[in-house]
Amino acid sequence: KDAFGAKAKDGKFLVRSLNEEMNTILEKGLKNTDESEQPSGMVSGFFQKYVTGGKTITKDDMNSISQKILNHLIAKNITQETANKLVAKIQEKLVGSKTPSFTSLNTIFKSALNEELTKILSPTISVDLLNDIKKHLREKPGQPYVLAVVGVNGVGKSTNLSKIAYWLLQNDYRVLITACDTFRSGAVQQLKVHVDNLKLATCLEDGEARIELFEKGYGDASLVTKVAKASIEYASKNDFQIVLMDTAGRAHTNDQLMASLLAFGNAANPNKIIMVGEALTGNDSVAQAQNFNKAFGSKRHIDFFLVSKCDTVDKSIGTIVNLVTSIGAPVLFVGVGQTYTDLRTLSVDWAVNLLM
Ligand SMILES: Nc1nc2c(ncn2[C@@H]2O[C@H](COP(=O)(O)OP(=O)(O)OP(=O)(O)O)[C@@H](O)[C@H]2O)c(=O)[nH]1
Ligand SMILES: [Mg+2]
Repeated sequence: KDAFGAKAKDGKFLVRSLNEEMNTILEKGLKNTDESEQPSGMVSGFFQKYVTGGKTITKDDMNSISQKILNHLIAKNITQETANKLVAKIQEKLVGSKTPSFTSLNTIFKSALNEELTKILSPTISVDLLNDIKKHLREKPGQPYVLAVVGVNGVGKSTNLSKIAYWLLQNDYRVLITACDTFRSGAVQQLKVHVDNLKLATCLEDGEARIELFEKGYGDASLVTKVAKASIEYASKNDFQIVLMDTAGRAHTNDQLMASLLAFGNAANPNKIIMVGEALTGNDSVAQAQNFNKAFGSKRHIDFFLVSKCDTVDKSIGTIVNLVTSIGAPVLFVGVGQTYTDLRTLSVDWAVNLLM
């Protein structure tokens, strides 16, 4: 649990950020990879010579380095389109500028790329969910804070929703989990197993189970909206401050299943919608994010990403960049394994270093 996080002075249990610890997880993978793909090896061979300061960077200088950078970014799982945009931005910034003394073009390009990636991954809206929850509960007493988790099949929605529940339990909230996946056989039972595990954990830790499952079995989309509404009512009456809604996995290309998200969003009226995307997804991640974002209509959108299975991608974490650039939502958490403590916040520096 120590790796998971710790209580801050103000009593908040904060999830640790994914950092050095992850490098240990990835080390094994790094050993097996081609030297040319090492983080420091990105543009080796190009412009290694130091140039004296004051040289104006030309488009030709840039063109010869750009393809290499593009290939590098694509190898990291960043889509061609996103990579093109990134390189174009850097070109625009650098062409015509003067080189500082004792700095190679290689270094200049790398630092511009580092800056651009940092800008992309740094959240422009607050990812302080605990603060948002506190504010809501203060302003609307008796009304639970509702989080909904969506995404394509098998990406880790139910597992990571359970990790979020565990984190909220560490923050002393009473948590109701709603089984809005009324489609896939076994989905409700699977969620029950998670809730039973979490009940046991909180009972062992502080002698009181502060988590329950709300479910009405299986049925079609009309049952989903009923369950969502009824669980909010139940939470209000039974003093649950948080409602976490698990939803069915759906292909972002299945119009019928995607359309039912609109009714779900209207019924559940979640405070935040979290889309779970797999770190492995690569190219498809952009369309996934765009389609899920669109599905909620013009009044609601995906608020945060949770990028799951980061422990399985070696250092090709470009999917994170694809997701964030696709709809501009920030990464709330990253999943790094299958147990309840395998949740981290994203360290932007760490992610950028891995992409370099
Ligand atoms: N290695 C690893 N495995 C994960 C992570 N998150 C989830 N998983 C695994 O991914 C598999 C699918 O997880 P679920 O939570 O059932 O996925 P889901 O999105 O709810 O699936 P559906 O409801 O069928 O759409 C399980 O075996 C999880 O243990 C993660 O961060 N790392
Ligand atoms: Mg599930």
